[in-house]
Amino acid sequence: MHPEQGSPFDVVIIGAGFAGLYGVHQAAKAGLNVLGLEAGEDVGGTWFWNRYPGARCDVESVDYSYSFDEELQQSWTWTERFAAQPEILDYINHVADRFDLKRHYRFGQRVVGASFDDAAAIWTVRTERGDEFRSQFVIFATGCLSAPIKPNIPGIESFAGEELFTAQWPEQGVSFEGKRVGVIGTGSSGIQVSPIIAREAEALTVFQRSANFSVPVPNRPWTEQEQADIRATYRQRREKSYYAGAATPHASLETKALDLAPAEREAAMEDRWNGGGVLFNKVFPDQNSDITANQVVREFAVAKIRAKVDDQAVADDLIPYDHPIGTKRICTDSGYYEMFNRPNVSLVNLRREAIEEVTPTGIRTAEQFIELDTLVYATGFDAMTGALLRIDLHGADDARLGDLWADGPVTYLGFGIPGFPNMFSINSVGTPSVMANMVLHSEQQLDWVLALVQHCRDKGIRTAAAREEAAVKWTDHLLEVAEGTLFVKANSWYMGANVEGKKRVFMPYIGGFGNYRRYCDEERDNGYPNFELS
Ligand code: N01
Repeated sequence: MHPEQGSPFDVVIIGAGFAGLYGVHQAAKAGLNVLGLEAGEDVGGTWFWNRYPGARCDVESVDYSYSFDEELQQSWTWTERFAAQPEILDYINHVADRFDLKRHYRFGQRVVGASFDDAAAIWTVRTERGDEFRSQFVIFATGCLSAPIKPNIPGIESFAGEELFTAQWPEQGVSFEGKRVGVIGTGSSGIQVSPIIAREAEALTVFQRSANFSVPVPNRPWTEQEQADIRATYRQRREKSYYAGAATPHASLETKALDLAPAEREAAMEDRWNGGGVLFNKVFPDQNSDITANQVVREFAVAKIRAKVDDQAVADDLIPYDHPIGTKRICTDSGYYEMFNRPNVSLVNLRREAIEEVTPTGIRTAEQFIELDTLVYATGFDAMTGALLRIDLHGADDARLGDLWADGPVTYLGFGIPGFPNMFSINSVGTPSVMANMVLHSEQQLDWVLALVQHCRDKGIRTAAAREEAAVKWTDHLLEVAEGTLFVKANSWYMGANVEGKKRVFMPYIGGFGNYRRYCDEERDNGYPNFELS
């Protein structure tokens, strides 16, 4: 171990994605002695790792960007409505350079442990390289979808061809020319990468365990007029987003699905379908809570799938039957369903013929053997809790987070974990995060946490820890809100259902970003009554 010499830092922030970078910027601006630690070799977080071809955000670029600096948002030009990964990564690098943030970071430093010293009220953060860093406060901005899962399939290690993970895509890119490629996984990542592979590869086999709904991304360049209009009204656009349900200026219609005449209903759905991104998930205010309303939306989407796929037997396999539409994140694609009309693409429905094994040369299912040169895993993440729980975290009295959360995660407003003083998790379980525009969400999170840090420093408070009863109450509240929706009916990663042995509980706060933000404002404005300050 090589402990960092000298005084402890005021704050260590882990992660150099949208959240961590913003936190480092604001902490440094406030005069705090801040250190950033990042596992990757550079900034970007999600957008650093997920470089697979086709990776594109499903929130409009002008919303999925920082709002904290008017000059930044006025000077940056997004070329497309829905930005692709390279442009988002360029933007993050631009922000890091513009505010000189990289100098605060140690890159290639994956945090593997952190423990709190009760007597000194100091955290020690350990990295894989064996370095240790001490700090009064520690902020985990480690991402919600950043702990990739490699599936547990017999023979998986024996594959002799090229093995790729969408979540750890090689920076230099990959050629599929003349290759027989298999893609395992049909979530957002698999659905985005497959059509691109299909265009290049000799043959593509998509291995689908669960079908998903996907809406085409109506991407196009912004016109100059649109760019000028957005610049002129950016402030108002942000004001509209700050307390909105998903931290974007868009809301669902006010009229319930069945209160509209059939033609109006169809027109509303057509409009949202063409609007793209995640908008289709909020056409009607009741589509995620009333199964009849949900069926209306579902039937519309099913008809769209059927119209795109020539072979209706294949369409049957591509239509999800196991969850109400929207209760698993709706995917966004560019030609996913149409891709199955190509002669070089086939779909293997693993519900009918499960994978029996991976061999050195391909995949054997219950019914056939498929020879492969390249195998792409788009198999998802241990979402929301994975990144934190993969770190050996010990709070006050040496309590281990893994033990405390054995029966499911408990947080107060996501930030605070009882028994873990001066430690904050960002965009965590108990926040709207994955249900909202992550960039504005991150700004809100870091502003809130750094205000509490400042409060402690101003008042000479050594430690701040969420109260147990407040965390239990908040967690009960978030589950109660979720129970009132259809979301709990899906085996989704929101529920932890994609990870073997993970406790099944709904993890995000689904009551809307605006409502959540009001709770946070109230806590701050009242002087943090649900935190033990000592
Ligand atoms: O991961 P996923 P993802 N054998 O968990 C399958 C965000 N995101 O990376 O559903 C066979 O959705 C698994 O099958 P099943 C977005 O929030 C956004 O695609 O468990 N298959 C599933 O099909 C998204 O929701 C964007 O039955 C196996 C797939 O792998 C989230 O990230 C783009 C398997 C995993 O899908 C996660 O998306 C990308 C096995 N053993 C990601 N194990 C955009 O902004 C797993 N699967 C557009």
